Amino acid sequence: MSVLRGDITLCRVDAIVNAANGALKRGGGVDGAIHRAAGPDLQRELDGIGGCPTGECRISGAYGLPASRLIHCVGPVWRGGSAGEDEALAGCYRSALLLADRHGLATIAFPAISTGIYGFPPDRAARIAVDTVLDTLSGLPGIAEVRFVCFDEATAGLYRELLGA
Ligand code: AR6
Repeated sequence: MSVLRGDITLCRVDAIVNAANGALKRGGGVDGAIHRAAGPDLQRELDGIGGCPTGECRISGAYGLPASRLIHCVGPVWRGGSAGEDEALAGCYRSALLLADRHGLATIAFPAISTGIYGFPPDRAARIAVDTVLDTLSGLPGIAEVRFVCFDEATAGLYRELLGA
């Protein structure tokens, strides 16, 4: 696992993970950046999929992005912490890794799902992300690299601390 500060749309990995919404409709934040870089064909493909429950993910082509595929995770909206937010966030990371593995995608980049517009506390989210990835990776020898790509230095610092990097 590694930590990188920057724009996930520039990552050359097999799978770039998106922080999407349940309708899989173009939004803001990292989702907006991914749609901008991918172009309108991405929304057309997502419209065909229809939607995705919170805590799960769906796969699509990467279009204009430098990846093979995109994995769209629907993180939880933060509602104070006792509405199943932790489990839903862990579900995003777990299901994305399982889906990547099933599609033979060995390198994967994650943004800090739910910590922007959805308001999940970044430190709690980072701990869940690292714990879940560690836990899930032990059963997936085909996944060679997981990169946490953070837009801001504060978030990158949280991951570095957790990873001792
Ligand atoms: N590269 C990496 N990280 C980014 C980028 C980028 N280009 N842009 C933003 N971030 P958010 P959410 C960081 O709001 O909280 C959309 O409207 C950002 O700083 O993108 O899961 C969707 O359609 C933050 O740390 O996602 C949904 O409706 C992290 O990505 C909703 O927002 C996640 O912030 C999802 O909200």
